[in-house]
Amino acid sequence: MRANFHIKIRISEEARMDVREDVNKISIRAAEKIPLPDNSCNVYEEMKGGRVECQIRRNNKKQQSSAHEKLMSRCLRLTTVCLGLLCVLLMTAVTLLYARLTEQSNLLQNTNTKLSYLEKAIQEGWRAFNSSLYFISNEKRSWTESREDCTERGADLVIINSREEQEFVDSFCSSKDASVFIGLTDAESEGIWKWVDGSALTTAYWMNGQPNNGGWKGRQDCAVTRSEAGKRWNDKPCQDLLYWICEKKLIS
Ligand SMILES: [Ca+2]
Ligand SMILES: [Ca+2]
Repeated sequence: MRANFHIKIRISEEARMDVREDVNKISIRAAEKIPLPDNSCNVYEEMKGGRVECQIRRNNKKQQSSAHEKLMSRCLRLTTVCLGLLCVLLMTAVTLLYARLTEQSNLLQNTNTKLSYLEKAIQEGWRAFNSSLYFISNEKRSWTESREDCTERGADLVIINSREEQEFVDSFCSSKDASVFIGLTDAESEGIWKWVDGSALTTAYWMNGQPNNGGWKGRQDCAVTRSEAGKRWNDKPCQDLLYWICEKKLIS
């Protein structure tokens, strides 16, 4: 019984040795397979390769980590700068777009105001030609009263600056078949004709033999026009009761 007991003990010790060897082998294999932390060696590698080699590896990994951090920092700064520039560009674009829209809106509003003004004027009997509106009366008054009526309408007696405007006035007053006052007078100084805005007469459309200041009949200081061809301007007494034509500029 004692011999058998020793045999069992010896067998158990051998088994334990084998087990220890197997455990060591497994541990070494496991240690070799464990991935290293970024900046350290494991115990086995430190024992196997030596402290110096491990320190070199640690330093290399630290340097790599430092370089990586610098690179990331540069990328972050570059990204921040790019985002800043993008914000500036967007703000500039938005500002320009807003200014353009405001300009277009003002232009549209101005156009609508002009159209409303023109529509109202036409309903009141005005007619548009080039940059002016014209109104012909349906009643007869003296030259001074005619001018007062034009002033109340925000206008003045017509000033004719070109042949085209004279032809328009001819067509406009053709329905009256009568003399019509225009904004031309020599009341201040006989023979010196001036428009109602104070400007001097440069191009005239007088009928033959006019102006004659009335000849022997008396003083004629206010100009009229007629629509018949070749009969246009004549000077008449300002107290005569006649039709008249007002003119006012279109709003700009
Ligand atoms: Ca005269
Ligand atoms: Ca005359």
